[in-house]
Amino acid sequence: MNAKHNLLLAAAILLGSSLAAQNPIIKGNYTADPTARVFGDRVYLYPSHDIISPTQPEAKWFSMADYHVYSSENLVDWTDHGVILSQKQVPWGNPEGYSMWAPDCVERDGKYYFYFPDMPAEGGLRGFTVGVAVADSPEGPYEPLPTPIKGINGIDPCVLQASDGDAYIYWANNGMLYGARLKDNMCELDGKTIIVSEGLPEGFKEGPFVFEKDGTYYLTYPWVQDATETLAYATSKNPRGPFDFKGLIMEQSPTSCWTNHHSLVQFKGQWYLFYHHNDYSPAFDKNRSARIDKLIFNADGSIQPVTPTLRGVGISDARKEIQLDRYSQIYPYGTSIAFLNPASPFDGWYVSLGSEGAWVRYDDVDFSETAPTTAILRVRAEKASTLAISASWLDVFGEVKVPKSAKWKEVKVALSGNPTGLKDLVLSLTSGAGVEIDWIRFE
Ligand code: FUB
Repeated sequence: MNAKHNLLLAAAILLGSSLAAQNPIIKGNYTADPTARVFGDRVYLYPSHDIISPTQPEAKWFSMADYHVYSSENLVDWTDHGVILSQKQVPWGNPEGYSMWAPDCVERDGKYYFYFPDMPAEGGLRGFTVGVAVADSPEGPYEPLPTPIKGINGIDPCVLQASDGDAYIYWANNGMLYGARLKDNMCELDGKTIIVSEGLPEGFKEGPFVFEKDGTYYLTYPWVQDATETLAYATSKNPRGPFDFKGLIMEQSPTSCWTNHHSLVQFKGQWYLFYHHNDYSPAFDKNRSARIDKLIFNADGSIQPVTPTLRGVGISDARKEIQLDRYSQIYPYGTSIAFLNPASPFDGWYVSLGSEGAWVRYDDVDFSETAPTTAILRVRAEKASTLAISASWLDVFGEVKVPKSAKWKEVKVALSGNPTGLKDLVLSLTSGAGVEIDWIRFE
């Protein structure tokens, strides 16, 4: 990436929409099948863009018309670079196919290759092929090639650039995982297709993500044993396999999202798992949103199972609105989370502390070296109540008298303490019948 690219990126960040969130990480659009890639000093996110089908809403099925790309330098503040490819631009695709499923993007010799499944204009409604669009920078503009990759019939392309210099593409079709080497042009298969899922336990579904770490190839994938997709992994010393099954990375979701789709990246020394859940669409699991949690490798190369969190990753700025409903931990009795406006889920949630003693903890808030003097909270309470604000439990640095109000109200209080640096923020109900909190920020 060159100086011109950096200038364009700075302009995009200024002009583009900037989104700050925990889990899910992006508001305003659905962001399923999150493929994350590190290019330069930023993480780029290439998700599917779920929508409600404009042509067949009653079908209650996956529907996607285009792709956005997002990027971040801290995994907290995300820039939406806008649409990078639409179904109408694909020369061989059905312009009304609504089938732009899980994509991938890799860089080779200064070019960015974006791999995407799409429904061909010819050849029946259920078929998928995989196309390539090429750009000079990660956020595009991307130019789709005139034809799809010959020899691929399937979904969920994932490209591995092995350390020996060869590139491989993997894809799924009908519960089988296929793979083939890519030619140097990154756009054609080189030689035979192999069945990579052979030898793995029953239950491979789709969504492979293959990467190399310390000379081992990791094949990670959605795996169904029971009701919904778990994430599992297998390893090999050869990108062609055979892969040895190792176990689960993430359990199936206890709520209603049938799919899970993921990617793993190492960024600034830490590994992260990107995955998705239907947080903003609890009643329809084909409208999904990207999440991130930390992932840890053991010394022997095995992966520690990841527990999904609402808090997600990254450090939250104390001077910006902190969404306590994306908590690290919550008192289990009399507390709850609800949408602010169920008709507009992207408005987000609030947390209820329902009885005296109830609390919510939100980790990793940066108060900086200059302590703020004031807290501002958006709150609502049926009866006048009091909240304590503390850091890491012991250090109470504020008390908030919340007036009785049926409507949301911003309450401003002077702090009694001087919080600085990184703190785990705790709000607890010390008196009253209950308080609902939308957010808190400090000045
Ligand atoms: O997004 C459509 C499909 O759902 C993907 O291709 C699968 O991996 C699953 O996440």
